[in-house]
Amino acid sequence: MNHRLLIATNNQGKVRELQEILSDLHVELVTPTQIGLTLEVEEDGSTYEENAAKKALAFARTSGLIALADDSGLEVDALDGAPGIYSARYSSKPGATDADRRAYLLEKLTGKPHPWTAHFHATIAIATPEGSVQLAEGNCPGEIIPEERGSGGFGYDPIFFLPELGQTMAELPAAEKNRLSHRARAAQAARPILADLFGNK
Ligand code: ITT
Repeated sequence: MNHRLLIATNNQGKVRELQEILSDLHVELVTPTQIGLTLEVEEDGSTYEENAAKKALAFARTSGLIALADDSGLEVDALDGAPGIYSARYSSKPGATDADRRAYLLEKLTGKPHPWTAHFHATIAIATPEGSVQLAEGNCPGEIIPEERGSGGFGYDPIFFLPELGQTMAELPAAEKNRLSHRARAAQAARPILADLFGNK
């Protein structure tokens, strides 16, 4: 039986976090880079579930390994849930960076009444090379703030504030983000699926 799990993402922030979140599993975690796999999957689905499943299946079929993909995004209430599934591409210019996307989001929120409540969402898909897919999801509520704080994490973390902790996601130690994030919660929900696929070895 194969005890390797491929982390099916090209986002290095996600790779780092998933490696830590899943570190206590009795499986060998491998990244696309480690197995020399370069694969860009077009995210043309209309839901997190469709995109996560498409990524996990493509990586599993190409590598011959069980693959875990994450499709995630930031949903801001004052923007009717935008950027949502388009979070990675949310910008007015080509070649935009995470910092450009944060600035673009703040521009869109200017003038809207505070607090700018929001949540992060993650859908994890686990696919086998034979074509089965199973899903799990997690959310993390917070607020968008107008100034960047902290240098941890990635993406929208410097402007995503957790009111109960008084810190942004980028100010939290990695271990704490990896306990309470949407990704951590989705991974928690995915544990029975992984236990089933890999056995409790
Ligand atoms: P892969 O498809 O290769 O996994 P991606 O970055 O394109 O990488 P998504 O399509 O799922 O992945 O986009 C998720 C985007 O949502 C991500 O690029 C960030 O902008 C945002 N995001 C997701 N999780 C986040 C987190 O924990 N902190 C900050 N921003 C996050």
